[in-house]
Amino acid sequence: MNKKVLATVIAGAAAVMMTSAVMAEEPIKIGFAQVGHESDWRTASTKSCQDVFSAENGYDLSFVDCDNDEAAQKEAVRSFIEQDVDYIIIDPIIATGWDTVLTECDEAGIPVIVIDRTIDDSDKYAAWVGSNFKTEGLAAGEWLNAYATAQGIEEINALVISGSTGSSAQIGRSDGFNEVAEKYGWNVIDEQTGDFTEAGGQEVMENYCKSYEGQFNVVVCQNDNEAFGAMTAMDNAGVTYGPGNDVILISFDACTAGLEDVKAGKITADFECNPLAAPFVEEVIQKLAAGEEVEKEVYMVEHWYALEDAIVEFEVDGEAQEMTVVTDEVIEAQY
Ligand code: GYE
Repeated sequence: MNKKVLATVIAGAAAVMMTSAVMAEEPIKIGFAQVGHESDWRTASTKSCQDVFSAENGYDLSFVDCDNDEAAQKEAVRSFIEQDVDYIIIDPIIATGWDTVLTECDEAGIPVIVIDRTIDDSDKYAAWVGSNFKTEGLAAGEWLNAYATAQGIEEINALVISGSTGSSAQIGRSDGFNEVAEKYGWNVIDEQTGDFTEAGGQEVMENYCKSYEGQFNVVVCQNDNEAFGAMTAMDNAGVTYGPGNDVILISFDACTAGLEDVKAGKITADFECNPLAAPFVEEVIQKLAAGEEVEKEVYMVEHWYALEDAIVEFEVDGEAQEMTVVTDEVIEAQY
């Protein structure tokens, strides 16, 4: 064998060894403590994580659906510590009560990435990827002000169906909307939780229709599924909603089914919350694995949706907001 051939053989053998070394590399173990399965948004979030952290992509994902149970979520995180996973992803059901369990993760040397909702009473995590819920609430409020002005509606009497109490998504959306309501002197008649579910939204709206018959012209649902339930309740009570009807119906999330209801003239405006955070979480994990610095907060990009007639100009914190007209193509491209 001449030198050149020998070199080629050695290089080939090295390549084979390298390939098998890569192949034999242990998958990255990830534990994900998901909130539950309460909404379309949640389904999209879960799917996004399962797609990104798949076996094909080199991951071994332990997925726990915590069914909106805070204690079960802490237990899931502790079980991940016991399993000695490489990374823990938490979508915190509520924003507080996290410091002890995050300290345990820290002591076990397992980096935590918080996704979607925030943890507000501990900073013992590597990074957070999610949305600015207060901005979503402010946008809904400022849109409502501009839309009502354009429609010549002088008085706002609003009913709010809020999300799961104590979740940062609920806190942010309520804070943002209430701030605007106070600024313009609106009457927020009531705010009760529908727990981010369709059944919850329907139940709250049934009570609202009985208690406040004829007294409201705005209904704010903090997610699409609550809006679906609220629509059923309003249908049964003979209350009409959507552009040009009795009630201006505002929703958050803007998942496919929500946008379909905007297109059908039922939801007047829908404020997106983008659930596709997993690719950004993967970037964080890759950086951590490479020993690189990561950004502590990564914000998702989101859009505000309506039909042409409900597209108005408004600002949030001095920044002009763009709105997107819902078309079939827009719906098709949505999760
Ligand atoms: O809006 C709702 C889901 O945490 C942002 O949770 C998320 C919220 C979302 O159940 O649909």
